[in-house]
Amino acid sequence: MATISAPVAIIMGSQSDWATMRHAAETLDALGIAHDDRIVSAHRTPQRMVEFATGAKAAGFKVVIAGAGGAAHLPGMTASLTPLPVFGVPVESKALSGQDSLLSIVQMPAGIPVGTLAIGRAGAVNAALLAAAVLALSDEGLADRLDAYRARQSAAIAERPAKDEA
Ligand code: RP5
Repeated sequence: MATISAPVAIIMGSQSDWATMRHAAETLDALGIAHDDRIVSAHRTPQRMVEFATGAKAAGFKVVIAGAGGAAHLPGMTASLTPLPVFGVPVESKALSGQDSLLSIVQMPAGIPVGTLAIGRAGAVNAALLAAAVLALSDEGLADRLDAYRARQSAAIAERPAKDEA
């Protein structure tokens, strides 16, 4: 794999996962973190997955965010092939509303960790924020931007509820 300047790889099992994973991409964008977005399926493109995961560190990535739905083995398989931290995002599946995705990502046997986030958009946003927190350990500018992001979030929360809104 060619050298990549982006510190974060966002991988997903299918084009259909982008509707969820774009929230990770947009969150990274808001923090000024470059990312490389790819479709890498553990079962439909297994060779692509092996090539990506075994070369991810040498390519320059620091963190991998992996989203998948259903029998969501992509994050675990990727984690088994790279020493980089892997954050898994369970995509909300049609059949089981993402419960299948969540359980198959979170329940890794001891030895190969996948940091598992919530199902759907919340998980995608938080995966990006967790990746940012990891990268901020060695990047003061990013640490400041992450602080500012949280401060803006706090400032946007009203002290009292608007009574005319449902
Ligand atoms: C998984 O199968 C993907 O991560 C996706 O969430 C799910 C369904 O894929 P499509 O049938 O929409 O391509 O591999």
